[in-house]
Amino acid sequence: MKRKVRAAQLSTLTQQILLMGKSGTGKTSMRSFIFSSYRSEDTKRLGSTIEVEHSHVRFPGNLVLNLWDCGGQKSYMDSYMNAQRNQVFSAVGALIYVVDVVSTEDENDDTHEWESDLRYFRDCVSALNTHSPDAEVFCLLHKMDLIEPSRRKELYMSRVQDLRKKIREVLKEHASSPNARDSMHLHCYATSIWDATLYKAWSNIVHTIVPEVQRFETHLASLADMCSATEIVLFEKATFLMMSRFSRLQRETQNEDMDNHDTYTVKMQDKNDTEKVLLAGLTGSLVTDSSPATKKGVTLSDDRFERISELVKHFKISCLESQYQVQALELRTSTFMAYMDALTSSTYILVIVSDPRIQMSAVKSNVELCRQQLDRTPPSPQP
Ligand SMILES: Nc1nc2c(ncn2[C@@H]2O[C@H](COP(=O)(O)OP(=O)(O)OP(=O)(O)O)[C@@H](O)[C@H]2O)c(=O)[nH]1
Ligand SMILES: [Mg+2]
Repeated sequence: MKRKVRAAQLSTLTQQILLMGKSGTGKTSMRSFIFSSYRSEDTKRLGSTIEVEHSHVRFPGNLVLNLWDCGGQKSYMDSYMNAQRNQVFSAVGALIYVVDVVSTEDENDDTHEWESDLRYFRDCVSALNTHSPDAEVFCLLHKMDLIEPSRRKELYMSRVQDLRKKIREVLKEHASSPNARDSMHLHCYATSIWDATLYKAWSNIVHTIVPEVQRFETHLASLADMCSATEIVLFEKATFLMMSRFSRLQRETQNEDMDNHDTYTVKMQDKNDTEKVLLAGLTGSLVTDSSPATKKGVTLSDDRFERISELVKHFKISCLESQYQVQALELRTSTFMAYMDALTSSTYILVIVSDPRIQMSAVKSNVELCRQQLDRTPPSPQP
């Protein structure tokens, strides 16, 4: 039974997150992969979810994500939209709607999968508009690995266009209601459990819904100055999702990627979906080199932080299997050094330094200083 939490009354902020979409789209797979140390191949053994599976994940700043993994079989979906509508869609912080992008191409099929997916999506957004108007809406166009690389961009753009159209319809439908809004945010991502794109999408989701991230960002920037660091990355401890980063390289493109969610705003009267907006969630690793989504002249991979995240996560799992616990990592090569350690009770920090004059001991001392400062700074007041 759902507990309606008035966040402001609690010292712990609970964000309810709905993970929805048709059966077999990959919801439980991604939940298990991100939050329960499953490897991609382990997800092949998962059975269909019966009704709703609840799980709680603790994040920095006393934030608890209350994740509802909603089984996607038709009878369940119909029940969420009708009999359970109030219960499911009230006090929601974010909806993550997952689409099996392969099924959307199934045009010969009588059931017209994409049409019915769009109907469910529209229904979900409409229910949120009534019961949780401030909820963020994310849509993952998932299983992109099964689409031929040359077709991914076109397919992705066309599906995002359809989704944005549905949001406009909902905005118009609710236009005469007392709390009508004229715009909504929609965050779309092309994802696959077989590469770093799923991590990237979830890192962005966490970055959007975890209020504490801004507090860390100020500290990361001053730590980077103190250690002459080239890059600093902050990971959530349990999932190793990237929560924040500082980089002296490609600063402009990264800030655009991570922070500017206004580019996703869907307005009621919008006519044109510009290519730039539609491609925002299609990362370089999913498209071929000729695509405009791949930034020219850049040698560093756009997905490097997510790849590090995945590597460290797998390393930790392997260590656990051999009865070892990872405390910290130090790495020195001829061109850079890297130091990774716990920063707070719920985060890990990775510092990359490419200046050969900087000593590892200096980096460690500065990380310790940053840790003490963070301990002294009280968490920001919850909304
Ligand atoms: N090719 C490919 N297969 C995937 C991907 N993600 C998940 N799968 C597979 O999709 C299948 C179904 O995944 P589930 O996570 O059980 O699907 P679900 O959305 O939870 O389904 P219900 O619980 O019935 O709603 C599993 O065999 C996964 O291994 C992906 O990115 N690519
Ligand atoms: Mg499931």
